[in-house]
Amino acid sequence: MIFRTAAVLLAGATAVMAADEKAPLRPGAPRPGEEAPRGLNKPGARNLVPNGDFETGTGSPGGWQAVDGLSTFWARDDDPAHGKVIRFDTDVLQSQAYDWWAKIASGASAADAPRKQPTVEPKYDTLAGLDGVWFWSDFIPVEKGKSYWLTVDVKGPPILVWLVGYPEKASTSFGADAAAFQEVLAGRRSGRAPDTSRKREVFVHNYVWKGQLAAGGSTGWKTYSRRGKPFRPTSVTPHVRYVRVMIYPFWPPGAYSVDNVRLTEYEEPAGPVSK
Ligand SMILES: [Ca+2]
Repeated sequence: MIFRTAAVLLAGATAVMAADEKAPLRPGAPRPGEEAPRGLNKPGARNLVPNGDFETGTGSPGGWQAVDGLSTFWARDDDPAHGKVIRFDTDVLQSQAYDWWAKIASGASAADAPRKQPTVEPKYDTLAGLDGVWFWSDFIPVEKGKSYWLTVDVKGPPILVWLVGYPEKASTSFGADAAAFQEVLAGRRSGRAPDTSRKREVFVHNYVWKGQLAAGGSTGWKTYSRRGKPFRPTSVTPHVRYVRVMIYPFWPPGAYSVDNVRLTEYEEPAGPVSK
């Protein structure tokens, strides 16, 4: 079913765990993001996301999951100011992606990726129409009681970016947090076909908090933030000690570029004393 992914994610955010916002259960492509106000990130503010500009690494950017060479690419942008970026293609048959992801999870290299198979309208069988393309950072420590700004540069249609909170570090292996993909992997190991008939959970729930940032929606590079709403991973879930950033393009099928993922501490302004 098309758009299942967003519905499942949003349902999870409101029903299963403490979320920092009540996102409406709304099928369809994500809404365009809001441009970050100028000066949101104070000069010299430390970016807590290692390699958030994707400039360093060997074969794949350090501090992030492996690119697959089919739906995710570590590429040099046309704009030299951006240097290296992550380029996504959601116009890939999900069946082909799952076949290749199983090999990536076993150590295959993006350099050996298969040629993309043709896709046909209405493309509901692509990653765009089904599970989307997830791209996870490694674990980033956060401090109790603190608030954070998340900003990200996107060129392309709207996407979702999640900040996901965990009490403990867990596996960062390829697809470790993608429940639907893990079902496929387990099915292949046991020789049984996974049950794809029921409404699957797309993401494993070994995290306890998540907050969403809508980003993208422009043919040129723009920086997006959640206007006036810093992320507070420990306000409702004080046992959260780590977050991961998950970049998540899905519908429409096509190309997306992402760069400069920044998570910075936000100092709450001292408000008026209330009685
Ligand atoms: Ca860059």
